[in-house]
Formats: sequence, C-alpha cells, structure tokens
Amino acid sequence: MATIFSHIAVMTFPFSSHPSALLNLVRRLAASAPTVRFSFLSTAKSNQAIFSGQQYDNIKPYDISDGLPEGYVFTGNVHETVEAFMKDTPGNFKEGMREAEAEAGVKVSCFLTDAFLAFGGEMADAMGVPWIAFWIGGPCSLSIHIHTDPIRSTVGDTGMAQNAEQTLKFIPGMSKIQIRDLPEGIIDHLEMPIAHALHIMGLKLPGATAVVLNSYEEIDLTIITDLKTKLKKVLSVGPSTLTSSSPSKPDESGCLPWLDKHKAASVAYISFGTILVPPPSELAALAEAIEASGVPYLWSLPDHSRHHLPQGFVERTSTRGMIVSWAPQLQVLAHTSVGIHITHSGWNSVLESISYAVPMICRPFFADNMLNCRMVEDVWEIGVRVEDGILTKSGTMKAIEHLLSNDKGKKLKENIRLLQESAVKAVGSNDPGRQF
Ligand code: U2F
Repeated sequence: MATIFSHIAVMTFPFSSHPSALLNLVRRLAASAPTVRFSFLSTAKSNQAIFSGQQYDNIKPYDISDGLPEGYVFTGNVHETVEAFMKDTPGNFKEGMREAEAEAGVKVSCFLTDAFLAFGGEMADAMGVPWIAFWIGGPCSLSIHIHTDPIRSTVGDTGMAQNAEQTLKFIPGMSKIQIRDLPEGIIDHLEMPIAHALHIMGLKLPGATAVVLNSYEEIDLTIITDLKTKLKKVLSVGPSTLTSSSPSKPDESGCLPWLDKHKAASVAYISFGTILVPPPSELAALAEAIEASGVPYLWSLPDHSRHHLPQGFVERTSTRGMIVSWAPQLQVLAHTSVGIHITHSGWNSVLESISYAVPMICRPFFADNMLNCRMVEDVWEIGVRVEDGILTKSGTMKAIEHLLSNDKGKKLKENIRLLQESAVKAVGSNDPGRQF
C-alpha cells in the first residue's frame, strides 16, 4: 500500500442500493488516487453484503452501529430499521471515524457522504474540511428536495388530493411532473423520520462543496442547469452502470445461459428492486398477465413471495419462464434476448434500462418511483406506466402488447436508443457491454 497522504471518510445510508452505488463511486476514485485512504463507514450487514470478502489497497470498511437492539429480528418493516439507524446518527459515524483515524494515523481531511446524511456537512464544517454529497437518485428527485419549501408554499395546506393534477411548471424542467408524483414527505406523510432528514438535506446541500449526481447532464439538461444555480458545484458522474467494472453478484442461478436460448428482444425481465415486493394480489395479476400474453419471462422474486403466484403457474410456464431470487440485472439487461423491463422505477433500475436500451413497464410504489415513472412515460417516452398505476391482468397485458407492437413499441425503442447513446457518450465509452 502506498504512503497515505490524505484521508476521506465515506459515510453511507446503509439501505437498499445506496451503499453499493457509493462503493462503485469510491472504487473509481480510489483507483485513480492511490495515496488517498477511503474509510468506508457502514453497518456490518451492509459492509458484509457489498464487500463480500473483496479487499482494496486504499478502501477500508468500518462497521458502525445499526441502532438496533441486540437479538433484533427483522419484522419485514424497513422503516423500523431506518428509524433505528437514523436515531443512532451521527454518534455511530463519529465513533467509526475516530477508529479509522487512529488506525490510519492520518486525520480525516474530507467527507464523502450519501446526500441523505446532511449531518455529514455539519461534521465537515466543524473540522473545517470539504463536504462532498453523493445523490444516488435522479436529477428530478434532487430538484424536488431542493425546492421542497416553494412546493409546500404553492400547495398550501390543501394537501395532495386537492392538487393531485397540478403541475410543477414553476420549477425549471419539471412542467410534466404532477403533485401526485411527489415522494412521501414533501407535502404529506411529514411525520416519517426520513421526510425530516430529506427536508434538512434540501436546505443543507447548497452549502456542500460539491454534489455528485449518479446521472449525466444530457438526460435532464434543464433540471441540471437549474441545480447548478442553487448548488456550489454539480458533478454528473453516471450512469455508474457504464463505469463500474464488475457486476453486483455472480450469475449463480444461470440466468445468462437461459437467456441465450431465447430470441432477440423477446424476454420480459421483471424486478422490483432491493426492498420492495408488490402486494400478493398484484403478484398474482402479473403472473396471470405473463401467462396469458405468452411472453417468455425472467423474474427476480424473493423466495418468500413465491407462494403468492397462482397455483400451477410455475409448472404451466416452465418452458418459457425462469424465477430466481436474485438476477445479475446489469448483465440481464445487457443481454440481447431481453426486450421488456417490468420495474418499480427505482433510479438505478431506470438508468440501467437506459444504459442497455430496454423499454420499461413501470409500476411505481414509493419515494422517487412516481417521479421516475413520469419521466420515463411523459418526458423521455421510453416506457409506459401500467394502467391506473397498479398491476392488473388486463392492464399489464395491454402494456406488454404496447411494448411489443410494431409502431408504438418501435418508437419507445428508438427513443431509448437515443438516450443510451447519450449516456455512453457522457461516460466516454463506445461499448456499453464492455465491462462483462
Ligand atoms: C431504492 O431503490 P432500490 O434499491 O430498490 O431500486 P433501484 O434503485 O432500482 O436499485 C436496484 C439495484 O439492485 C440491482 C439492480 C439495481 O442496481 O441492478 N438488482 C440486481 O442486481 N438483481 C436483482 O435481482 C434485483 C436488483 C428506492 F426504492 C428507489 O426508489 C430509489 O430510486 C433508489 C435510490 O435512492 O433506492
């Protein structure tokens, strides 16, 4: 290991895809700055999952408290674990940082944090060092958090229902976004602890030395231009998909050889991200739609949800379907057989679909999902939202037909190819499949 000249404390929000996206960025930075030590502070569970035994010369993971009582058994409620963790901040990070400084023998001279952790800015201020915040979501959702107060004052006390269809045309680049697309915690559900943290984040980010976006400028030029007038420095470094050098996990279930057996652009890939499982009735409806449409499918579905599928569905569709508990999503979307992505519209999933030009069927659930879905359907026109926003048999079949149809589907495909081209150009790569 080279002599350490400076020391960066990296602070993660240890849930869903947040830590792995931040580690992707840190790996890129660490490779080009071998004399900088990156102390990666996260919970033991998250560090174990994302490092999975892998070691780096100048990135060192440190486990910090998750705030949960000893012997805690997960109840299925993610909000509970997020709340416990947030209550333990910033003390748990300060303790981790002291340990890292003692071991490295070099004081921390910069903070790189998940943007959710705005107290990282206060820690940096107190030490007189820079704060770099990483926004894992899209420019559109960041803009919402930066403009939370103007949105609240425009809507007033009348709430979501009264204003559902009102657009945010008073925010640059957001004229297609409606009030009903807003994440919880902007004008309703203000009691959620994460809502408070995100409001504070929106107020503090203008003080950050720089905000790093997991996106690229051409995708949302007007929004990013506006963000640049509100933030000191905006660095667009994505899509991280096209810049990372290894897939998240190996193809243990054999998805790729299975895909090899199918025709080009014929398979529907289904996944709802890292934390969400649709309600049982929607899982059943989706399965019925898949069966009736005859489309081949690859479904990433946690084991504990499989009993919600209609009886006999797996057997009846076994020659054209595969269900796995985890798929190597990047490689799956990069595979020529995949022609449809059925998704919750999490930002990483949307960016990955764009990176490999796979049009989407969106069933948004929470947080930024509704915003991303609106952008996909109405701004970029690279996918459709399922009818009435929920998975029904007939609505999902219509969406599948739409994507497979010659005229409408072709247009979506052309649009997403153009976005893919601009993404590839933005990260300076000629071949989006090069990392596999
Ligand atoms: C939360 O999002 P999620 O982590 O649930 O969803 P995504 O942002 O779409 O990220 C999912 C990642 O997990 C990977 C996939 C994505 O990189 O490639 N993955 C996989 O490799 N294999 C699988 O079988 C399933 C998933 C939140 F829900 C969203 O609203 C936010 O946009 C996001 C960022 O804040 O965090």
